[in-house]
Amino acid sequence: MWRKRRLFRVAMLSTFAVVVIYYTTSQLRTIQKWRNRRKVGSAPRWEPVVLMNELQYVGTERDEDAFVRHAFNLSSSNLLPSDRALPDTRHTRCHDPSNYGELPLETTSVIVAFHNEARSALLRTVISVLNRTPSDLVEEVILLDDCSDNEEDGALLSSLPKVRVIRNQAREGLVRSRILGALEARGDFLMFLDSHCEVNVGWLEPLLERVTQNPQTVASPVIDVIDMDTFQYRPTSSQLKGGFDWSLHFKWVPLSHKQREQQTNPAEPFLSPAVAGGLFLVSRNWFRMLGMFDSGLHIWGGESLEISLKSWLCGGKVEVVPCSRVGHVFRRRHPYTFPRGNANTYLRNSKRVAEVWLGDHKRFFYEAQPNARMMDAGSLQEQHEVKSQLDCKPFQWYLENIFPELKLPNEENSAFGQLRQGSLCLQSVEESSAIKLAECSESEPSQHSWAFSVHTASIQHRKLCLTVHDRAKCPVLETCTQSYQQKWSRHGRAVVLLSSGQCLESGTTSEVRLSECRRGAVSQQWDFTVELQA
Ligand code: LR7
Ligand code: MN
Repeated sequence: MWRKRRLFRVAMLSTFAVVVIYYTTSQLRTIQKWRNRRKVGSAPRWEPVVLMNELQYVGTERDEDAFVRHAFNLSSSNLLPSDRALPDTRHTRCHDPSNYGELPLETTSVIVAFHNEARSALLRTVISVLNRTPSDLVEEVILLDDCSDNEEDGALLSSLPKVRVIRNQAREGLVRSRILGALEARGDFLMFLDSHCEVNVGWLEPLLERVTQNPQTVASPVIDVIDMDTFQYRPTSSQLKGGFDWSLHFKWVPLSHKQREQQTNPAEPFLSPAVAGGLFLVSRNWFRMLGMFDSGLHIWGGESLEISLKSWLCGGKVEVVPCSRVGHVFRRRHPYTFPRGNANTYLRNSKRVAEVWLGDHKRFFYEAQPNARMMDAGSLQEQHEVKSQLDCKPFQWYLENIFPELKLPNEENSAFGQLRQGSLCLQSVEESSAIKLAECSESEPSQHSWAFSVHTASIQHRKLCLTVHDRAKCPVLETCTQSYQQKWSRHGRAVVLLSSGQCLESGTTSEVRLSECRRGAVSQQWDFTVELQA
């Protein structure tokens, strides 16, 4: 009896305690929410979202080789929770919300097109948006399922707050999928993300601030790296602009001297010739006025340069916003099919962009991409209409004012870009002026800007010349002196030091050296990205 009473008392007390704790925490939450409403760049203004049956959703999709299906390590991705914490990679100045001006009352539609994305990666993309964005800034997350094999990949996520799933009945490619997403969007701003991204803390506010200040701005975040093998989240340089070469391949460009001088701190947004990839925020109205993306672009590629060029040329601008960080899983190949072939599709897309926006300069594109000359790019009438309706400036203006780093290839350079052997690229190692071979990467500035000149018989990396000292076997980069140690020629794909007649050769490790030329030796065959002597 006594015992029963004690049990009863304990039960009563604990119920009371639970009620009190619940009440206080919910009060605290309400107060916290109310407080957050006045803060900018702060924690989410709602409860963290998780998918209740996450494990079921992710499932146990496994491959013998974890990379086969998605070109990233699926096991690593599956092992991570959808709401994992990320290192805050922003500059400390970004932490202070008072750095941002008034935020708009308008909302953003986040648009994620995907085709056969790994469920764990797709879910993490969505959850990161829901958990790291103040709720009243997000209108919706539109998941545009581009005809993935399994309809449930997207459908099962429609139970998440704010998520709308739209499915293409036929494969449209990422460009038309994003257009469809934009047509469906109810938000005043559109934010495009890939389906294997994770947005970081306070990512949206600094983008919104820029687009609110000038509604004709296309604003991109800095894109951090999510390692395709380990899924480790790593910061990247926040001081790189988006650009391209005459092949219309995307490349990173360091800030100009002038830009660095003008910048008072590294957290400040800066103008960029192109968006840093395909992730950006834009006002829905401005996007529509620009004719959205060219709907004639198939499957993959071209659209980010297209939107950048037309934004600049037709009265807008493009910025990179260092306080906004979004992680992306960079990978080496496309894990999906291209119904009309990979290379052809991309080249044709690039040709459409060149034909419409490059004016007379398109001949440099054709010099770099001779195979594009004969291609049928389809009708460009709509794009030309946008151009004349908005009275867009000529490309020459863009070259002079926005992207002076894109030099006209003159007779002096007969080849330039990356200097590659298969999937390996020559890379400078700044401190020692030594060079080495590394996996080619579009985002590695030390692999770009190699140039060979028949005229001076030199191979340059930016201002330095490839040099071989007497008796040494390994070339280094040094100040150009016009000496015989820096004179090179090319015989077919071989790169030859004129004084010794020896050939540049890749070693078994990452080293590069000179050795006797052997006709047809694969280790002595080199290609520049762009050959200008057709
Ligand atoms: O047919 C397709 N349908 C799709 O929906 C093919 C692809 N997709 C989806 C796909 O699931 C993914 O979410 O489209 C998105 C982009 O495709 P990825 O991730 O296979 O390619 P990527 O990472 O190389 O994408 C880069 O280039 C594209 C060119 O069209 C877009 O501009 C992407 O936004 C761009 N990604 C980034 O910029 C991330 C940062 C990289 C940099 C710099
Ligand atoms: Mn991607």
